[in-house]
This record gives sequence, structure tokens and C-alpha cells, in this order.
Amino acid sequence: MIEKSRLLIATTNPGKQREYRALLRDVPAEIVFPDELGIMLEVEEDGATFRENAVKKARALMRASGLISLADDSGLEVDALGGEPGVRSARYAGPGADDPKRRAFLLGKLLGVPAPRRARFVCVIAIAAPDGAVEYAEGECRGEITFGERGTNGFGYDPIFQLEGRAVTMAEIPPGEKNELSHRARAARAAVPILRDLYSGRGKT
Ligand code: ITT
Repeated sequence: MIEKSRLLIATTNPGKQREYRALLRDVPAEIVFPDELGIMLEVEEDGATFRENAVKKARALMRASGLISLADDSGLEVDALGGEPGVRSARYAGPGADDPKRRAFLLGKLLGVPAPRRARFVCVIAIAAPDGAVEYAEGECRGEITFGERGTNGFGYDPIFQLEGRAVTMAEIPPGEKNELSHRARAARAAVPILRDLYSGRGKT
């Protein structure tokens, strides 16, 4: 029997966890994370696309928990780098690197590249249900890479990502505003009706 009172958000990234708690507050399910269930699953993100990685994570965690599971694969695509770091955003600068190292590595790759260094954040959400059905939701947010860090909010590449048409980085706006306009916010807005259907019994499960 499918448990329909809890939704597993299949991420161990604390920044993402914080954002999903706010973004999915209107979904009629209790939100839980893998660590809360004692699930320590390492899923190798070896897909060529955000979609492949998202569905791999969502399916693995759904199988481990028996719960409807939502995973996102997200990242930054920089035009001047041919779309890098893309699906490698979390591993850019090598294993063991932290967010500040990855930001410094990216700025180093862009040395000598003049403004505007156009980029976009991408988020692909996969929702895996125990009957095998998978649904997707996507969002993007456009901007450009700065020449130095600005702001302390958010996580990851936020301090070096300036929003399109604005003078602020994603780390300079309040969390509530990031949750209105980010790639993850846009994907989550598209995911909410899918989740509502699943939890109200009108979905495919
Ligand atoms: P999980 O797989 O456990 O969800 P992760 O951090 O490995 O955590 P991803 O594989 O999706 O997640 O990697 C996404 C990386 O892209 C993330 O580590 C950041 O470096 C970057 N990123 C994604 N969303 C971001 C955001 O909203 N702000 C800044 N950087 C972001």
C-alpha cells in the first residue's frame, strides 16, 4: 500500500532542503529528508542531462523509502564556457571542493572574459511514485557571472550570480525573494499541482 502522507525530498544539500521546506509548504504532505529517515544513499550522478540525474535520484530514494520522492538536479550553465559546469556543478573543482572553492574555480575559468558573462541556473525536478510513475517540472533563472563575490544569503554559486536586469546577486536578495524568482522556485511552482494531484488521489498512483 502506498503511503500518501509523507513526501521525501531526495536531497542532502542543506541549502536545497531549506528552500524546499518553504517552496512546498502548501503541499498536503509531511516533508521529510533522507537523513531524518536514516537513509544514507549515495547515488552516482553520471547522467548526461539534469533530467537523467534527477530521475535517478528520485527513483533510488523512492525505492529505499517506499515514499513518493522528489529530487532535483540543478546547476549553472555559463555561455562563455559552452554550458559548463552544467550537470557537473556540484563536482566542479574536483572531489572534496566546497562552495567557496567551486566559486573561485569558476571565476578563474572566466579570467579575461569581459562582461556580460551570461549564465543561467537550471532546475529539473523529478517526482517518482511507488507505482513507477515519474513526473517532471523545470525552471530556469537568467543572469550573469560577476567578477567577485557579493552577498551571504543562499548557497553554491549564488554570490557570483547577478540577476538579469538587476544590480544584485542571488546571495544579496532575501531568501523569500529567491524563493519567488529562482530556477528552483519556478520548477517547484510547476511541481506543486502535480503533488497536489498525487496526494489527493487524482494522480496516477
Ligand atoms: P543533492 O544531489 O543531494 O540534491 P547536490 O548539491 O549534489 O545535492 P546537485 O547534484 O543538483 O545537488 O548539484 C547542484 C549544484 O549546483 C549545487 O551543489 C550548487 O553548486 C549548484 N546550485 C544548484 N542550485 C543552486 C542555487 O539555487 N544556488 C546556487 N548554486 C546552486
